[in-house]
Amino acid sequence: MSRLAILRYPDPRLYKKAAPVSRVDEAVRKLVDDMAETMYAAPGIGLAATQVDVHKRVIVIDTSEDRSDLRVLINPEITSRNGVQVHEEGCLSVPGIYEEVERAQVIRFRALDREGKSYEEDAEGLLAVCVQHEIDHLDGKVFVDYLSRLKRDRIRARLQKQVRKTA
Ligand code: GNR
Ligand code: NI
Repeated sequence: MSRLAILRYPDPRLYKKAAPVSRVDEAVRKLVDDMAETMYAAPGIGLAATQVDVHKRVIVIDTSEDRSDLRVLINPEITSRNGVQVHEEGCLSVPGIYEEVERAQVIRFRALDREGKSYEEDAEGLLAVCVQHEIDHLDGKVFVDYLSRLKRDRIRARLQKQVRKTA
């Protein structure tokens, strides 16, 4: 397995729309394994392929306390949404920034697992937040896009300053 580099906002590649996976083969499984290693090392509770500059509809998530419950979502689709929750979100592509975002409280989603088998699952709370946050990445959307222009511009300026410092 290998750790992959994570794109940083406002990298324009974060705005690409990911394409569906046509077949879950060894190359896709390798991507899943590398993404899981990258997510655990970060550490984060989710990672979308878009963030590692692979524009395919692949997500890994682990919201468990002890990091023992890896979920793989390939070609995910949200089939229902109910209620509203506001949760403070962060993003590995927007380091150091935490802001409240409004999302559905309960969702049902369908996806393929690491073996290419279709499954359906209900999610609420943090897991529901994470699934919605990751699917947004696949659609070329970052959580700061939900904030006001003023906040987004400040975040952009702050991250660009950080990039200059570390370059
Ligand atoms: O690690 C992450 N934590 C997090 C916290 C609240 C809401 C969403 C997230 S996802 C984030 C990892 C990430 O950037 N995934 O795309
Ligand atoms: Ni993110």
